[in-house]
Amino acid sequence: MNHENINSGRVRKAPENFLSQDGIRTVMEEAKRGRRDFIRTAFAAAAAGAAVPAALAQGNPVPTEGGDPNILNLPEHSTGLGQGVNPEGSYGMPSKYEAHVKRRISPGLTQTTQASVSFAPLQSLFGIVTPSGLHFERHHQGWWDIDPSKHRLMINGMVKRPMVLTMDEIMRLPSVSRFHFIECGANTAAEWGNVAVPTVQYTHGMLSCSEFTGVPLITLLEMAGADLKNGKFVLAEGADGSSMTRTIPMSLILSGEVLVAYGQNGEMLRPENGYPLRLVVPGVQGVSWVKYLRRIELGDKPYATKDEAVHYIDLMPDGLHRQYSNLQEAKSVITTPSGGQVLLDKGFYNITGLAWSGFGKIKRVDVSVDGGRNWRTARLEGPVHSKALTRFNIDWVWDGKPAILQSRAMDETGFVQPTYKQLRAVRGTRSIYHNNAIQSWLVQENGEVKNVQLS
Ligand SMILES: Nc1nc2c(c(=O)[nH]1)N[C@H]1C(S)=C(S)[C@@H](COP(=O)(O)O)O[C@H]1N2
Ligand SMILES: [Mo]
Repeated sequence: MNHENINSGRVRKAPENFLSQDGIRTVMEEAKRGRRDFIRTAFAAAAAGAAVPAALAQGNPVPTEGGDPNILNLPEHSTGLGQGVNPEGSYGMPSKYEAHVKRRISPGLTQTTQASVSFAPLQSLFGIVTPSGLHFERHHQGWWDIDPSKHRLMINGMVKRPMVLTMDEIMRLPSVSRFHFIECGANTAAEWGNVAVPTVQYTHGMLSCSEFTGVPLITLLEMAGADLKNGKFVLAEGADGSSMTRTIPMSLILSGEVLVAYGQNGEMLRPENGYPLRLVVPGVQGVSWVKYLRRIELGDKPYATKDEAVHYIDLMPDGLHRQYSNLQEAKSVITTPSGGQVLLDKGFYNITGLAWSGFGKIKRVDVSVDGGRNWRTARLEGPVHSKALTRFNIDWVWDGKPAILQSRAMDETGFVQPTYKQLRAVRGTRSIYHNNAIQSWLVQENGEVKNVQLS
């Protein structure tokens, strides 16, 4: 079998490069070439199969008396000695055959690699957890691997006992572990006016989900003797050169959901994701999840920092800006089949994707294969966590005719993900942040899947 098809079992992987109209053409040419290769390989395998004894073809080794065991054509891994464990100790890495599954930058999107983004390969992931090495990255001034023994967290402002804590002191405290998604407010930003990028990695890849471990921020504030009556907002500050500072309302912190986290998927945070300490603000856009967290200040009004007065504001159709759009509204996307993939033949497919809401749990996801005329309810894979990615699956038999695949999420508050028409009526077409419109993928007769928008 052509390895390209193993991961999903059904379709080719999204091609590597993309962006710009030229990029899209390249993608499609690549895709066509890949498909021809697949068909050729399949024919070759079938022809070779004819020469194999019937028992072998069925997977049963044929006993030979005193003969050469190689006559069975057993692969080396079935006859030889495999590799040993590493006496030096080891940290396991993915198979070399999975090397194409990686975070990718969007060529031309940023001028430097330090103030940049790398997108998670959503089309290659299963379930809801993003492997830590594939978690998307968004840095404003580069990432650091900070020595945890030197890192400090200061708590000041409207508190009776300002504190400076070491990592050891933080890690001694009672901890919690919770699954949450993080989505950059600028996810899907390129698509406000028209289709701009070809694959789900680039349309939705500033999105990840991990099990985070840490101490509820409220615990630290209480230790410091916080004035919970008059303290209404917290300022969170990062230790990197970007001076990332964000205002977090106390209403979110009082619920116990906001964490000062050091753990991600069972181990310490990755340097790219804020090692050794980051703020986890469930449901809120990524920018508020301050990495390399060094200071928490309690105050009585929003701080209007540069990252919330100049950046991360929404341009509305009337020319005014909306500030402090905190919670991410319900959103979903089909990850397979998705842009850049190629269906090999008509017949059965499992349509799969992800849904999430900053307001709580996902309650339902509907899927359409005819551009939104008819909808069927997808299966949600449990357990469904609040403010976490939720995996959905639904059966589909493709008849070989053009089809437009869409998913529409609904959360436990009853909020329904909008169409582009509905979203643009409220937000216009010139925004950057908070695009949660329904995504459409066109499956063409030749099996190629394309990013499209319906008017
Ligand atoms: N200190 C610091 N924190 C930061 C940033 C940063 O550049 N520096 N980027 C923010 C933005 S805009 C996002 S979307 C998330 C991205 O987190 P990740 O890189 O772990 O995916 O971190 C936020 N926290
Ligand atoms: Mo972001």
